[in-house]
Amino acid sequence: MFELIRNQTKEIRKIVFVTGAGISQESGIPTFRGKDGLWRNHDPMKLATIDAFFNNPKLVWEWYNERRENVFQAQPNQGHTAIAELEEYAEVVVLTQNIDGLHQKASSSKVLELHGNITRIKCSVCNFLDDIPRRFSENLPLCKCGNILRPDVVWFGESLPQDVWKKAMGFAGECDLMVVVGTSLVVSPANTLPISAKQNNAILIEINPEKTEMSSEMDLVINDLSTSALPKLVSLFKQAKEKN
Ligand code: BJW
Repeated sequence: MFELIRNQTKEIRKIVFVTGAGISQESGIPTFRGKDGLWRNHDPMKLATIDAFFNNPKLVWEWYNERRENVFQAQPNQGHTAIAELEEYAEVVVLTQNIDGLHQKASSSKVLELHGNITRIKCSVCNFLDDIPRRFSENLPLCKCGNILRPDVVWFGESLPQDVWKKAMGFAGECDLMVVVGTSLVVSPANTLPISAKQNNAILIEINPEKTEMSSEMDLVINDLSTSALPKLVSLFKQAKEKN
């Protein structure tokens, strides 16, 4: 790892992190897939699609309210913090699939949320959008227009917010180094971001205790937890920058 960082640091100016549920796992937020993943006990088609929501909004809201409570209490871990600290040494952009806001809580300044944010709610019909970072009492929150409010997250079959996605693709295609952390890379279109980076000859590093379908495409695979690997990676990068 040291060799790769030392040899390339001079050329690395723009760093993009692509993060997934694994980076927040050590902050107490469960991942989706894998042995303790949310989809082990919950059917995504009954909870994370617009049809599921209209079929049973109460069930979907119960599930999201429980997860909102968990997110409100969660704190960023050493992985989130290490990424934020790197801003002192390079231009850093975080493209996250996570909906927990922990990168922003850790003080990362450029975070693009590809799948929305669980603390925001929006109307299922009109353009109403609000940030409600606290518990709300109603079982089924209603918009002023009379329609049901829903979490401002991206469900299966829904498009990502197009302005965010466009910017994300731009950053991925321009970076010198992409670090892919804590994502299984099974969900599209987020899983195409490393491909864009590679097409631009960026260095690709993956941090994940498990192999992913893209591991063989990476320049470096660190099979470790993000709280351990990210501070080490960032500290090596800082040392190399200070020497150069
Ligand atoms: C650690 C660690 C530690 C653990 N340190 N690492 C058929 C029908 C309909 C759609 C499709 C279809 N086939 C394909 C599609 C497209 C679909 C898709 O990709 N589906 C696949 C599952 C097959 N995608 C979409 O629908 C997207 N929209 C879209 O494509 O629009 C165009 C379109 C429109 C209409 C039709 C078709 C296409 C939208 C995707 C939205 C995803 N939404 C969710 C829920 C968000 C809200 C919520 O949270 O409730 O987003 S699903 C879930 O998966 C969540 C995540 O952001 C996303 C990715 O998961 P992630 O982050 O990778 O987590 P895991 O659990 O998979 O992996 C964790 C990793 O961490 C593991 O590898 C661990 O090893 C690792 N790890 N501890 C480091 N400590």
